[in-house]
Order: sequence, then structure tokens, then C-alpha cells
Amino acid sequence: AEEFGIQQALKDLGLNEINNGTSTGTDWFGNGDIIESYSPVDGALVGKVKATTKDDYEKVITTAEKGFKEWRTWPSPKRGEVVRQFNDELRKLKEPLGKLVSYEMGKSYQEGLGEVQEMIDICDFAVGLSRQLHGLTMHSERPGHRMYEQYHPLGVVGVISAFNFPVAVWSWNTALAWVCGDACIWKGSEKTPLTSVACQNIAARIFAENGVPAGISCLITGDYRVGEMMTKDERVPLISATGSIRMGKIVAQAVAARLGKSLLELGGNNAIIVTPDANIKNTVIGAVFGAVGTCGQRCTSTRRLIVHEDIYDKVKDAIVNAYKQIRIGNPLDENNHVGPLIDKDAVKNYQNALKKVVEEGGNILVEGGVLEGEGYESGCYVKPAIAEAKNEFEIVQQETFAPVLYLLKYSGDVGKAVEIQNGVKQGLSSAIMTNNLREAERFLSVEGSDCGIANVNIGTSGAEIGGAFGGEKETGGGRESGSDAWKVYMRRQTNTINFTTELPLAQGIKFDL
Ligand code: UN1
Repeated sequence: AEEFGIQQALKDLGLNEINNGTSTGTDWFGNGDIIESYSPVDGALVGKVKATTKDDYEKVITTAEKGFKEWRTWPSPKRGEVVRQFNDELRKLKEPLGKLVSYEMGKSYQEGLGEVQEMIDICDFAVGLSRQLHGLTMHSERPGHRMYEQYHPLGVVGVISAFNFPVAVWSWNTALAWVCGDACIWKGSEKTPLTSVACQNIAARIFAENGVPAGISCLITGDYRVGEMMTKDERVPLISATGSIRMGKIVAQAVAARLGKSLLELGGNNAIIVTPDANIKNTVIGAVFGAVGTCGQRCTSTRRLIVHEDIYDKVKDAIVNAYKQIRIGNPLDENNHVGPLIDKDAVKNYQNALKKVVEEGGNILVEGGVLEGEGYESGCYVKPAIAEAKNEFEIVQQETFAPVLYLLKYSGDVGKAVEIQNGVKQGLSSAIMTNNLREAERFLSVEGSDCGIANVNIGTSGAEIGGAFGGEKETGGGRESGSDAWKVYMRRQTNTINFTTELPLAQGIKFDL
């Protein structure tokens, strides 16, 4: 990794050999076990982080609660100004942070930079938003009355994020929550603890420089047990969780049991429909990037390609050919398209999926396999694979977080393809490739895609931050990032003000004393 400047990146990001606190000393406490982070790129130790204990957590939550009481009184454009400065720092540190993301998580350096760019974009969005936390005004049915709604800061927001987007998903939540006046406690993935510490360091430094009260950006580290302290804690009114459906069900129940709010962004089983009117060249680029980008570890990764029978062979050949061009290897080397999977468990899941699809009657078109030899010593590099399959196969119904693409055939009109596309439990992202207006509009209509994201003539992954991001069904229903997703980080209050000398009741009710 040294030829790619990892040590320098760690230094630029202020990371130490063992990381257990920030400069302010109040934003994050870690006195527990040491978590070692190994890179899937070369198997080497990236660094060590101390886990959060129960006592540490208590300190964090009380600091966050106290900080919130002050932070909520700051005018939101002033909070936006702090986010703007945080963003300036991200712009300066884009390269080392992108590099660390790539090295600790394994996605290509380009994608690591892309992820930091998403952070920059959402911060820009949040700064503008800090002057636009609008409510509505309504006309009262009573004379001399005014009605309106306003949004107030919510409190301490818990953010649980996954290894695959170790920095962007945090910022989608926190950049908005901060301008909304909330304090955030972040539990990042235990698979990417160093990137979490790097982000927390940046926030802590900028916040301290601006006199932001302690506790507005907090980090807790460790496994699900640390997350559980937060999900069960009624002092945390909102939990925003990104990860597997399995995790989401546990989090949702814990939060619901105390009637808290949860924002869930869980698994996808995303498909691209390819109709006879599709542009094949663009279809191939979209599908290949969607299936193998981030080594198939995006929640928006393309898992299924639903191709019309008339062009099935043509698309099949084009895509199989394209797979021959894919270069797999060290993701820091910009010549490579695909880096490693996150760890050996992920490799096992990938192998199981390929075994299972054959057992269920699938036909392997592009052979998978684990790469060995020079450059592949971590044991996490795999070959992107394609299998012809049927939508009803059990394995096709599941989200396998790996570069396995299922090719499915449809016949008849686009309605048939939509039926297949919707015929899974997840509902995150979807796409159609067509130049036929009627097909595109049907796909987007009420009878079309049932997903939170539905695209025409682009793939399923790579969403911009300006739109609301999330999905339906087992994807969890939450929306993060752009549009009006900010509203979940605030509490809404309806206000009716009487400026007369009388007290007329609503609904015309008479109540004379
Ligand atoms: C995720 O995988 O959790 O749409 C998020 C995309 C990215 C975000 C993915 N902007 O691919």
C-alpha cells in the first residue's frame, strides 16, 4: 500500500496508532477492547480503534443531550456556516479521505473520491437548506386566527451506517441533522473504523474552532452491541440505520418498542429492464458498472437484468464480452475496475450464491472464482460472475452483496418485465433501458416500478444526493439525502393563534358559559 501513499493519508487525517478520542475529548469516548482494522486490499493492518463501553456511551449521550440544548438555539444559518467550514475541510482532505476509504473498504480509488464528493455535495445542499427549513401556512376556518406549522430541532439522532459507504451515508444524515439543530451519535461499521475516526476528527476540529458545544458530533465504535445501546435508548428520538434487512428488522423493533422514529435504508434487489428499444451500448455500460462497481456491494448494485427475448442473445453476448475487459486488482491502482470484497465472510457468501444458483437450475455464463497469487494475498478478490436464472429462484430473491448478476428473460410487453422486476421483497432501485416513450412512461406509472428509485436510460446505482434516497417494502421505507428528507430530523409543530377578543371554537361548536 505504501506506493499509494497510505501512511501519508493516515497522517493527513490525524490518525494515530491507537485511536480512542478526539481533540476535544468530549465528542467520543473509547475505553473498551481494541478493534483492529485489516485492509481487504492487501490484508495489512490499517490501524486500531478502541471500542465504546457502556460507561463511555453514557458519557457520550449525556454530552450530546447537553450540547443539543445549546445547539438548538443557534440560528440555523449559523449552523449552516459551521457545515460550510466542515465542507471546506472535506474539499482539502478529499484525496487522503478517498484513499483511506479505498484502502480500508476496498472500493476503487475513483469511487472513494466519488464518495467524498457525495459528502461535499450533501454539505453544500445542507448549507442552502439551513435557510430553507420551511413550514406551510394555512387559512384558519375561524376569523381573526392564523395557522401555520414550524419545524424545530428533534434532539439526539443516532446514525448507524454500513461498511460499503463508510463516509457518505454518515454525512447524508449528519449534514442535514446538524443544520436542523440536532446532535448526532454515529455508530459506523466495525469493518471500517478508521474512516469513521477520520471523519469524526474533521468534524471535532471544525466544531471546536467554531465554539460549537461538545457532543454535536459523536462517534461510538464497536459491533451491534454498541448500536443496541442507542436503539433501545429513549433519549435518542430518531435512529437512522443503513444496512441489511436482517439488521433493519432488529433495529426497527427495538426503536418501535419505545415508540421512537426510525429511518431505514436497507437491502435492494435492483433490476434493469432491457426492452427491444434499448440502446445496447449504454445498457452494457450501465449494467456492468451497476453489477461490478464497488464489487457489487452497493445497496443499489444491479443484481438482475431483465431482458426481452427478441434482444436477449444480443445483450447476453455484449455483456459477456464486456466482462472480459474488467480488470480486477488493487483498487488504489487506477487501472483496475474492481477491488476486493470487504472480507472472507463476504467471499463465502459470494461462493454460496454461485453454488446455489447452479443447484436451482441456473446456467453460469461468466465463471466466478476467488483469485489467488500475487496481488491477491488478502483472499478477498473475486471474479464478477453472471448466471442465467429465473426470478423465482430462492437465491435470486435474496440480496447477495457481491458481483453476481442474474440474467432473466421476459417475453410479451413491458408489463411482464415490470411484474418480474417487482416480484421480489426489496424495493430500492430500478431502471429501464428503452427509447420507447410508452414503455418508459408505463414503467414510471402507478402500475410500473414499485421502488423508491426508478430510472430511465441510466442504471440502478450512482444516485445523486439531490433526490430523496431510499426504497419501499423490505428496503424499509426511509428517505435520506435530498428533496425534503430533512423533515425527519425535525419535529413539526402546528400553531394556531387567535388575535381577536373572542374565543370561537373550531367546527362551529357552541360552548357558552
Ligand atoms: C448504499 O449503497 O448504501 O446510489 C448507498 C448509489 C450511491 C449510494 C449508495 N449514491 O450508488
